Amino acid sequence: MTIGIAVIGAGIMGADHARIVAEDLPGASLRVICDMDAARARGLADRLGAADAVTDPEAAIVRADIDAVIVASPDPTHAPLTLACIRMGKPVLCEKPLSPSPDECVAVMRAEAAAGRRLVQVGFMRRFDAAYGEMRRALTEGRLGRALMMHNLHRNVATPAADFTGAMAITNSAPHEFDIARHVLGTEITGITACQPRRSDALVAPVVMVLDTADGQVVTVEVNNNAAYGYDVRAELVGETASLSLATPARTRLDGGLASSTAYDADWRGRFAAAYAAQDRAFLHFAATGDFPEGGASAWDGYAAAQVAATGVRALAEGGRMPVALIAKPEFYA
Ligand code: ISE
Repeated sequence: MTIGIAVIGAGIMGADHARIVAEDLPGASLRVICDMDAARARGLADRLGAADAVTDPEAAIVRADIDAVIVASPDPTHAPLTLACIRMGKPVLCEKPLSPSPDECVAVMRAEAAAGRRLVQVGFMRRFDAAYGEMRRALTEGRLGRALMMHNLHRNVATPAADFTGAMAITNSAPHEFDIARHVLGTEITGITACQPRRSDALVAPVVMVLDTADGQVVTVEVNNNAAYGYDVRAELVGETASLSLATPARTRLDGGLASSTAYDADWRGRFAAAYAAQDRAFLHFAATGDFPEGGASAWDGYAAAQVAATGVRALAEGGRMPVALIAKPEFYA
């Protein structure tokens, strides 16, 4: 059985998902690329052998030859397009964030529950990264003792757009950190503080956050979207008896000129290539069988990250710790 896939959004992530579907997903057929920019959609479709390039996402979703959809368009379109997929009963892999608005995430959860079956996977690909997987296992297998703290660093070379703001660092980049902390620690985030150092130029400065969890752990997060030197994601999980850090992802080391060095990727596609491929494989299996991927991110996970982010934006603007008020977890996601 072949699953016909439409990819909505032909930007960095849409192109990467489309490439994975076309080249790395036996059982999937890349049928439609959709983008507001018709030439960009056509270019990507031609490069990857997709038959059709369109500009209307809803028209792509309703097509009879489309069984599942990958949404990788701009953040504010994620929830409306996910809802359109639910209306059609089509499984959707929605890039993070599910929405910058927690209320929209609630609307997605309601629609999914009303449909009566799981249809929404959120693209928190780190859940499929081997290193974070080992971190989670070390904790659940008791090798670290009780978890006390998690320290997370998230650095990009530069912001994707010049008008990127500190609030966007929290709603667009930091949700990866909120989600992986929830996933590794197996608990919810209950409070957040946020602040920024001052830069000497007009670029958006790093955002530093301190989170507390329902189980009494403390999580620190630095998101620096203008780190300049490379894509650098670090994490350390500190338990009562041992501590585990992600090792540097470099595959090689250069020794020469009286120095030793390793290279950074320019962005997340290299560092998390295997995680994206594993995530998309899990989505294909979900689309084919209806079985939600073990450890995958659900609409509830998308909502929880969005609520932490929205609260973090307020904490950054107003100062001080803000409690994160989650709605009760719907039975549907138990
Ligand atoms: C960016 O916003 C993303 O979407 C990527 O998934 C992430 O890895 C990156 O660091 C973010 O800044």
